[in-house]
Amino acid sequence: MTEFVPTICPYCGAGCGVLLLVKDGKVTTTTPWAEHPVGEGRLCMKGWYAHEFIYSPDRLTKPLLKVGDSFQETSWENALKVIAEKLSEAKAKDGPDSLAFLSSAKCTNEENYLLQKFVREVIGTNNIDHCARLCHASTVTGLGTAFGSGAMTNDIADIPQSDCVFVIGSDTMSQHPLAARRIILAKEMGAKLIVADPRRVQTARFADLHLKLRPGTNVALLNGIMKSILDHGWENKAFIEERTEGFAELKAVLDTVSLDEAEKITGVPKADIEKAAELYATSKASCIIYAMGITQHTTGTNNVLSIANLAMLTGNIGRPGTGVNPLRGQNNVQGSCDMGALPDLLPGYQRVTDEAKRKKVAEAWGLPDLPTQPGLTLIEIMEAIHAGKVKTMFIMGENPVVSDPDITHVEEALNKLDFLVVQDMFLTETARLADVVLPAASWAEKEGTFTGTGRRVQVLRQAIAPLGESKPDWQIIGELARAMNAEKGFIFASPKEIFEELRKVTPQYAGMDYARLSQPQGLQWPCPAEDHPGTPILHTKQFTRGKGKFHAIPYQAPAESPDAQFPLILTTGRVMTQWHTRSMTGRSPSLNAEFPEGFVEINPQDAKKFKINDKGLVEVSSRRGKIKTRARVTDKVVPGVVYIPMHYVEAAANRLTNSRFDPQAKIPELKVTAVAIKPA
Ligand SMILES: Nc1nc2c(c(=O)[nH]1)N[C@H]1C(S)=C(S)[C@@H](COP(=O)(O)OP(=O)(O)OC[C@H]3O[C@@H](n4cnc5c(=O)[nH]c(N)nc54)[C@H](O)[C@@H]3O)O[C@H]1N2
Ligand SMILES: Nc1nc2c(c(=O)[nH]1)N[C@H]1C(S)=C(S)[C@@H](COP(=O)(O)OP(=O)(O)OC[C@H]3O[C@@H](n4cnc5c(=O)[nH]c(N)nc54)[C@H](O)[C@@H]3O)O[C@H]1N2
Ligand code: SF4
Ligand SMILES: [Mo]
Repeated sequence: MTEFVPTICPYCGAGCGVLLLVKDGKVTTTTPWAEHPVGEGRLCMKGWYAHEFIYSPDRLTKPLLKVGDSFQETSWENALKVIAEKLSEAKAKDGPDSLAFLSSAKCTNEENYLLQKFVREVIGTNNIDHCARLCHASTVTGLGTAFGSGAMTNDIADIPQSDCVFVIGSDTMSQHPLAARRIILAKEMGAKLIVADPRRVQTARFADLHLKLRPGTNVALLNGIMKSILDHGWENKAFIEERTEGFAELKAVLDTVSLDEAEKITGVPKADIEKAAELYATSKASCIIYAMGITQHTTGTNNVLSIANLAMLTGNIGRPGTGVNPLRGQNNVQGSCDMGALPDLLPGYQRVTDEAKRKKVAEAWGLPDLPTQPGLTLIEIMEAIHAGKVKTMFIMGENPVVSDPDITHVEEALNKLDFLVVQDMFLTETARLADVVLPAASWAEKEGTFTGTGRRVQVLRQAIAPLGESKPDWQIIGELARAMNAEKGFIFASPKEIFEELRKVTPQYAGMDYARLSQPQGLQWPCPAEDHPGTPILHTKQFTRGKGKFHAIPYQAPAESPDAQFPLILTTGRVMTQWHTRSMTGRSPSLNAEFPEGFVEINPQDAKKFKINDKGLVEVSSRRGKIKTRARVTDKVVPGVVYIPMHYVEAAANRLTNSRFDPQAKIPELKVTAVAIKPA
């Protein structure tokens, strides 16, 4: 029998629709879903080959138990019994806060909802976090404070309506190719394109203006642009007056800014800063698109606040073709945040410290109350393990041994734990350190919903049965809760039943149900009632918080600056055909072929200075460690900056990176590390 199953690409937050061709119970091909509003009948390479890793011989098909130094297969019953006993013991002995959990932006809303419920209700702690901490935590705090909502204000489909697209710190063509397509469409329709990135990313080739700023100098650039806007009187006075507050504070900081100083800090010529100001401020509808080049800094929240300042200063928000658009990375990182897989927020961004809201969620779960103190964030969890405060950990669908900053420190932490459980499709570098490994079913083997960037909630449909004895994560969490005697709130026959519960405690999802979500375009939150059409554009008449709030943000240097010992700035990122720690793309032959191994990009001037040859083996070192990798001598990077993609464990960028974090969002500075380089 042959059938096409419409579902969602498992890779990035663009959330393109795919059709899985299933023949005799096996997925044989992935094709684009023509009616889908994001992909519009197109996919990037990752989408086309999204089914390949499903049948990797490395798939985990049975639970594993560590005996001595090796793993032995065990039954589900035994694995869950061991875990339930260990978690209960740890809770009784050292208290609920001695346990910590990582949820997964690769898993569905239903799975994230259920895990955070398990952690808060059954364990009794708020120690739950996930990779959003490494990603858009600063967006959630920054846009939350400025606008009242930490999500993309417009939508990928909206980009072509723009007259000026300002891309800052996003390698869109590689990382969100189907969003890049809309940027190119906008450009073809006459829009101006500005790209601010230290590297000549592919979108920069199409740009009217490429601002090659030094990593970590975003605020200096944005303040320079805003200063120039005020100098020319290009600000939108009516918008500032009617819709915002705090302009005087911003202006006071901008009064101290000079474009010469901005040029000195950023390395971007003053004339280009002024040109960017003119293009952005004088176009009818300008949008900002940003990603990790903005967020992954010790000043991440301030960077995001500066972006919000720029949009409000010119009134570029709340209309088609405008907006502040953080491109969310993982397929369901928007949803994992919406579902409260965060230490300080319950589903729907309701603070755990807000007694009325917390009690309402508790009541819906049939409980008197929930833990009241915010839990630990991802980096803080690692610190707490070193300090002997966290002793037990449960990781669902993340691979921190490759993806966290300063992985030497992370490995040491995970090795120090009394007990570690990892739930994944593969025996990842992190899973190898676990005491119990649970085999998770893949995206093609389960049902649920994903929320893409643009706040679009869509249905993931099951195409095939779970491989071997693997199980969907929602089933595993339910079974574990029941093994810990938490019968009541954890018996669900399907993800649809979980969704019916979660929409009761997540105000933005209240009006959604599977029937409504099953249309190709899904629904964009907020969708507060069953007759509400969803919300493509936020903040149209007023901001979620009422008035938009300007913030006074002076420039602050990154945590590490180059010096005599470590004279270069390392910035890190990705390539088009690999996904993070390669657990999936590394097992997809078509995707792994293009960039099978790591490299470091270095400018020809620096290569000469440090005696580095193209394709030669080099050693890159930082204050935390060193790696060996191959050089790519290229003027794609500016002098003084080297670039390493984060994917390769054998030449791991995160051996070098710094875990120092932004004080508000607690996101680490993955984009700026002082390093040295020499031939190996
Ligand atoms: N192929 C592929 N696609 C992915 C992913 C993947 O692993 N592989 N991951 C997904 C995820 S989770 C995410 S979060 C997104 C990330 O998507 P992006 O943020 O677009 O990707 P990055 O490569 O991390 O970084 C973006 C750019 O920031 C630039 N940059 C570095 N420092 C600075 C700075 O200080 N200022 C500015 N303005 N720019 C700077 C880098 O040169 C880089 O080009 O991609 C998603 N899509
Ligand atoms: N140096 C540097 N480091 C970075 C970044 C950077 O730019 N530079 N970017 C950071 C960012 S933005 C992010 S988002 C993180 C990503 O960091 P991680 O989330 O740790 O990276 P992934 O490789 O995507 O890990 C996801 C894991 O989930 C598993 N998985 C997939 N589907 C399922 C499922 O359905 N169920 C279960 N149980 N498991 C599943 C995969 O096999 C994989 O092991 O990396 C961060 N690290
Ligand atoms: S753009 Fe993202 S969602 Fe679309 S096909 Fe590529 S990886 Fe999948
Ligand atoms: Mo991310």
